Amino acid sequence: MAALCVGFISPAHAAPDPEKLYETHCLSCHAPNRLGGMGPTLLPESLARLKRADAYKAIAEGLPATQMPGFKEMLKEDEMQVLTAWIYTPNKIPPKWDAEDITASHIVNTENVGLPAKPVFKADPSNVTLVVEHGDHHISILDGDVMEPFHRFQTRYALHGGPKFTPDGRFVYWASRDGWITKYDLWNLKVVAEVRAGINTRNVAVSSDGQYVMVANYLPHTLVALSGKDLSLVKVIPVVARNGKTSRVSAVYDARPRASFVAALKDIPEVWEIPYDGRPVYKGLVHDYQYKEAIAEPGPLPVRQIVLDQILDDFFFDQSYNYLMGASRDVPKGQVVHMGVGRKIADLDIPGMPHLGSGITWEWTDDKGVTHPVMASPNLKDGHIQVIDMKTWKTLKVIPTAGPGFFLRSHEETPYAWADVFFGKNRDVMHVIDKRSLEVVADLKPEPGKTATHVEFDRYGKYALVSLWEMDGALIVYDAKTLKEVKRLPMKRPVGKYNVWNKTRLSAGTSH
Ligand code: DHE
Repeated sequence: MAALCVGFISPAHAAPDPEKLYETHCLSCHAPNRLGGMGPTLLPESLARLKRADAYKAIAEGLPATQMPGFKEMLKEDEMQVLTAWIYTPNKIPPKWDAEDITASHIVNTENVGLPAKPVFKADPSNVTLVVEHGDHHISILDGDVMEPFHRFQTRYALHGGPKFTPDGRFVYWASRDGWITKYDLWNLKVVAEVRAGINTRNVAVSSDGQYVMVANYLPHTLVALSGKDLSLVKVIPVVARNGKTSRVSAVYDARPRASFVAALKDIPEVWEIPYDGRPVYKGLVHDYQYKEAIAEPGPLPVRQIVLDQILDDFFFDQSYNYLMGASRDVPKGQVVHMGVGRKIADLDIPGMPHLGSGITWEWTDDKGVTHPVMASPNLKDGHIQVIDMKTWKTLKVIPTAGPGFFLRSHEETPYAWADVFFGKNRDVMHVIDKRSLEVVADLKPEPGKTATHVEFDRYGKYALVSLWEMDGALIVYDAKTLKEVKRLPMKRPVGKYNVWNKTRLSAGTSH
């Protein structure tokens, strides 16, 4: 009898089949092929930032303040283990998200279209600030004069990048990491339209005429142009280098003075500029002198491919948008590109992993009374802030910090720049740097042991808002002059904050 049982595995001991488990328990929310639906995308590209232990915990215990239930009563431990391992493996069917998928996902809330052009609230609409709360995927809206929230609503799962406003501050657009783009009417407090433009998305940019919204995707390798009016699809732009290699898009920005979008590419040594004012771009054009023999790219939103020697996947512009200061996360050497001529004009000595996307500029006066435009950026790897003279492109000063940081912020009306220490044991410290002496003049510690991050100011630079990046966190309002705490507003893991005036006026102290 015993011999008969050799090689027989009873169903009770068979290895659990993750695909079957997914179909039974996960598919209804996370969609076929793990592309994400009501629940987030469960592909390795989308889970890169989530530790496996945390993914297992989410499956077992669920996620508070979301619709994700815990499965530990329903599934055995080994079932949850294989399911966890499986979602980190590539899909058998390569994920696709093309024009048809984008169009099929488009939602217009017709009842919210054409509402009166008058705010439904009493707060000054130019001094309103949005706060993204990561903890439970909400946005809170603050009255910037009195620093009180007056509205709060649920967003798509995991927003990333800065929300971008139309120049009048009425409409605002944002992206979720799973590719959902939202258009929100800030004066009527209503979602106007939504569309899923990608599977793994980085951020959005809005053209200064409000006509287009451009979406940067990691997956698929595309830029997606949408109508600023209702988010309908205008154009999918496949990101393919001159040598045929495709690339993820790290981010896209609106270069307002140039009337163009500029995209940072992760995998190819090119910077793409996409004019939106109808001016032509010439195929194969590398240098200006080739204009005459070149053929204009057909259609709207043509692409100008600026070819470089090195990948620049993180960058920053001067206030005129004539100069792009870029670096790659993998090559610790930066360069300055002149956007007009489309080539490198200087090297930047920036070691570590500069976070140029979070850089700021200001006018700095030396001992002789000479004014220099300077830019400064935090560093994701080393504990310092680097200040660069934008006339000579040389490092003016390296300001040591208590650890690597994520964000640096200031305002025209304050002499200080605020720098977080996002990583390491000092993540509870917020440095206050004097923009004149280039020295740290105060270390704030809003809550010992808790991460303090990302600063935004009100319109007048009177208050500095700091995020206490914890599930039971807070938005801490400081008096920007005395550096004293004014109040604390409880919030769920607040991260970025965006003041309408500072963003629409392209304040030098913040990202645009
Ligand atoms: Fe961000 C903006 C890249 C991780 C919060 N982040 C940006 C921008 C880029 C970027 C290129 C500028 C987009 C824009 O202006 O619209 N971020 C990256 C990364 O490459 C990185 C290191 C890793 C990743 O996988 O994305 C990264 N970012 C994070 C976080 O872990 C943060 C703290 C929490 C989160 O959202 O996941 C985070 N990033 C932010 C915020 C902004 C941002 C709040 C907007 C800042 C602003 O003031 O405009």
